[in-house]
Amino acid sequence: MHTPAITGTGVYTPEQIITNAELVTAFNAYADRMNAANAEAIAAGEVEPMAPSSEAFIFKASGIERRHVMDKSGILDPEVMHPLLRQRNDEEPSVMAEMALDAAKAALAQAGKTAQDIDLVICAASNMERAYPAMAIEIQSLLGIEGFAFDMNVACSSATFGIQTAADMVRAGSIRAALVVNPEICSGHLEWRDRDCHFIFGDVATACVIERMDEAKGPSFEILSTRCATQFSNNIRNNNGFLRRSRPDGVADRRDMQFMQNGRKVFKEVVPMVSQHIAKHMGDTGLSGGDLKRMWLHQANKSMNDLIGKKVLGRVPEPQEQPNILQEYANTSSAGSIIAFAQNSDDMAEGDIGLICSFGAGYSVGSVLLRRHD
Ligand code: CO8
Repeated sequence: MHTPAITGTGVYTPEQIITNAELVTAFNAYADRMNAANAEAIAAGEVEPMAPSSEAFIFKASGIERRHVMDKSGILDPEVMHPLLRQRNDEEPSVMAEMALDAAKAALAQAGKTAQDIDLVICAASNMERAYPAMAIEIQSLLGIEGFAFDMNVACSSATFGIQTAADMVRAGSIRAALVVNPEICSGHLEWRDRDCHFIFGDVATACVIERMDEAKGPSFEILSTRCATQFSNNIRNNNGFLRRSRPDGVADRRDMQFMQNGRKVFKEVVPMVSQHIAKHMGDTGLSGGDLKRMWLHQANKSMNDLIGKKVLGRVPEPQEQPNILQEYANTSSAGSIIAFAQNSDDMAEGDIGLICSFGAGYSVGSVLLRRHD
């Protein structure tokens, strides 16, 4: 058996930023247009007018201040309200592959590794831009990696489930090193015309190198233990898929083919599920909240993270103990906890213990306990 470790991380951050102010202006312009178009039906009481969105609500309810996206022009155009991405032919790198490459190269560089050192690529993300060939195999090919690759989708928990999968293979000896990449183009499957959720997501890609700890070329995070859990819920759902053309009621733009959630229920049900999951995972590993130097939690909602952090530590965490990045990136699905980890772990000291924990649709929860080695 070998000891697995995370030895490199990378984050690709799209250059374009949408502030809450820009987002609300675009949404409200869209709502005004719809209300004008439906004026008669609204006056007759047949259609509810669209209510405006507000910056103050978004910040208070979520903690989000801005988000990075691959294309803001379409999202902010009241006549479009979705990203406009250049259509590519099949010989060009696909959007997700291009996003993943950037993060993957940064992770490899930090680990001091090259493509020749990697045996496996897992593309773990909330949605794949096509059914097949696997995104992971395209990324493997673009990086010049031999071995094998596959896709995984566990929504917001994709990265932690991917880390467990790779760590188990390293431990068993079936691979020496893996690259787990999380290209999240959330802007493509968010309904920007729905004020309940139009502020929630952003785009990003993250990557981790996972390999035998004794082959690390620099500081590493030993993977002490991982744990995945799922429990079926319809409270976060996206019904898009290849069966759309078989639907008798049309195919073009049904609301349930984008991200749908009952946010309040998710909040109420997921906070206890995650707090108990972490407590049990740590207890079974012989650890308690007091042993944790840092928690890199999933980045969906600041209040959710504050509650979970308090339950796990038994006190209000100091900001550096539980860093949030959602104010800058919004929810980036599976990549959120990995951004928090990548950007807030360099200062950890030899022997410090930390926890990555993701949670989301499924429901799914994934936790990874790490120990720093210099
Ligand atoms: N502006 C102003 N008012 C608003 C707005 C808005 N934009 N939106 C809603 N309101 C109003 C509502 O209509 C409501 O009014 P009323 O009280 O009159 O009915 C009031 O504000 C309160 O609304 P909510 O109850 O919805 O507000 P909450 O305080 O519950 O906050 C949140 C909403 C922020 C969504 C919160 O519930 C939350 O964060 N919940 C948890 C969500 C979560 O963690 N989800 C995980 C999803 S991510 C995941 O698993 C990955 C999925 C795959 C990725 C998909 C990529 C697109």
